[in-house]
Amino acid sequence: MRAGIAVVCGMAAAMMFNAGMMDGASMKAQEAAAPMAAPAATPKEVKVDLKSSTGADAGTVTFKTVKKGVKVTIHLQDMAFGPHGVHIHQNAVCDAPDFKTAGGHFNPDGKHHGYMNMTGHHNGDMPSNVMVGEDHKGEASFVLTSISLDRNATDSLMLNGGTSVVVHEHADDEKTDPAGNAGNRVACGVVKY
Ligand SMILES: [Cu+2]
Ligand SMILES: [Zn+2]
Repeated sequence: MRAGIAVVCGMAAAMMFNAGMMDGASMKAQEAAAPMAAPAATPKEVKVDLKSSTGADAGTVTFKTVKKGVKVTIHLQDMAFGPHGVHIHQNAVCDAPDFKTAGGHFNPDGKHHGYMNMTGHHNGDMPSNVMVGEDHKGEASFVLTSISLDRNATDSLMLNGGTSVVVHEHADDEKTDPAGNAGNRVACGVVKY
């Protein structure tokens, strides 16, 4: 019964509003809305600095909106030779030295880990590892379709106030839940804009 009454009242209010009989109420609504800051625009590009467990520069990650999604460009430095798993994690926190507070993989779609997983992948997974050479540098770029820089998107990197990028010590096998057996977290950067 309560719901029924609420619907009737709502309809009556809507009809009155349409008829221009709600001047007082609509003015109040405008006053209430006025002090609110306009929502910040979606940035064209977001750059994240990565830091190692000891606070040293470990490279950068750049997110840029492109036609097919978001282009993620990863530059690693001072990193151990070999392949490294890199993911977007769900929390906008990078507490050294273990970066555990970054949480699990960014996963608003509620899937499982890895591009080679039939029930995958997490929104924050990368399609492959980043190879670091003998010069301890690595570079890779991917276009992800499961993330967005738009704050209002359901897969926004600003969901929950931001996210983070985590680099792991080993390769990600792209299929083992929850994180691809990639080992310890060796570098991290907060994604916030
Ligand atoms: Cu990770
Ligand atoms: Zn994952």
